[in-house]
Amino acid sequence: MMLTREFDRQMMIDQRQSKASFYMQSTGEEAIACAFHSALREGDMNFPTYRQQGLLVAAGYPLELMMSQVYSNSRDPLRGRQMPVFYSSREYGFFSISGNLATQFVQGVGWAMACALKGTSSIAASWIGDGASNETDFFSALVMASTYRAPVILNIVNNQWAISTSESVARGLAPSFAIRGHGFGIASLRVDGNDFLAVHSVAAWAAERARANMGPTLIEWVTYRAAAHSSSDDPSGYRPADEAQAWPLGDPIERLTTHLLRTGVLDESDVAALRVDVVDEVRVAQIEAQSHGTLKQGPVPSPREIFEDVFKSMPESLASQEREAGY
Ligand SMILES: Cc1ncc(C[n+]2csc(CCOP(=O)(O)OP(=O)(O)O)c2C)c(N)n1
Ligand SMILES: [Mg+2]
Repeated sequence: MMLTREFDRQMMIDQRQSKASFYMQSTGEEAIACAFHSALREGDMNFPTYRQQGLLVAAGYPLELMMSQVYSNSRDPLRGRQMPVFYSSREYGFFSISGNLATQFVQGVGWAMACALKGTSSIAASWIGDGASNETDFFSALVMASTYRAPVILNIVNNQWAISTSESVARGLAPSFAIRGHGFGIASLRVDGNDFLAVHSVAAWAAERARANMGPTLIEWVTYRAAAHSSSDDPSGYRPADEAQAWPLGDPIERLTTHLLRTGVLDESDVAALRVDVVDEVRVAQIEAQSHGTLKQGPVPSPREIFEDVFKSMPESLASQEREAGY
């Protein structure tokens, strides 16, 4: 969680320094992705949104590759073809992020159904926000997950805001998002998403159910988006500046730190050392990533690359454009 927060802090500064075109932080929501990761095994697949970078950080994905993607530099694994923060790694169980929100729900259910049909023990985890959960894809996914008992975990991250719209708008007359699952007969829970240990145990329970062929679990993770929606947003225009501090569930990093100190797992010097370590780790990765360029300076991919990786066999119409461009 600390590493994810430090990574976000640094990338946000880099965006402000024009080294990246765009950035999205997960500040205040780190416990959800970081603790959820522990329930997954190799071969499982997340269908994440743009705010689950903690899944990759917790999985040990190289920070310099995440940064290179954010900078759209010459080492960007996605070669500048995705928006910054839209990571993708099959190996790390992180499906390519789609900006078309809620697609993650139908795709995750379909992927889970395929796992079941193939007889593997892999499971899928779909991710959605409170706002996007009003898309029809959300409900289509629930129908299919319920009908086919898909081995999927359906995660709704209720961070209280959908850009400038309160979660209460998407929730409508329902008392919670979790309750939507009951009509479909899907086991549904509403969980304190700022409690690392609660996320850890609920995610493990849901994963075990999926693997045991007991079907889908819908989880509403209650949390608070402490930072702006994105680098293009200014929340002071639509919510009180001190709302995050007043949020009753508190900061997930502070909560787990307090718990570990009180139970004697860590002492103050361990925590201080951790703080130094995460800053160092991010700094080292940043130097490495920036040696391959940033949006502002350094090597850029050749325009030739725009012709690659789209079609298995390039159609003549595109081949003639490639020749015309002199490649
Ligand atoms: C289908 C779709 N509609 C609208 C948008 C534009 N959009 C991008 S982020 C966002 C807010 C989403 O809020 P929420 O689902 O609560 O997720 P959060 O950003 O809070 O994590 C919107 C409306 C989109 N990307 N996709
Ligand atoms: Mg939201």
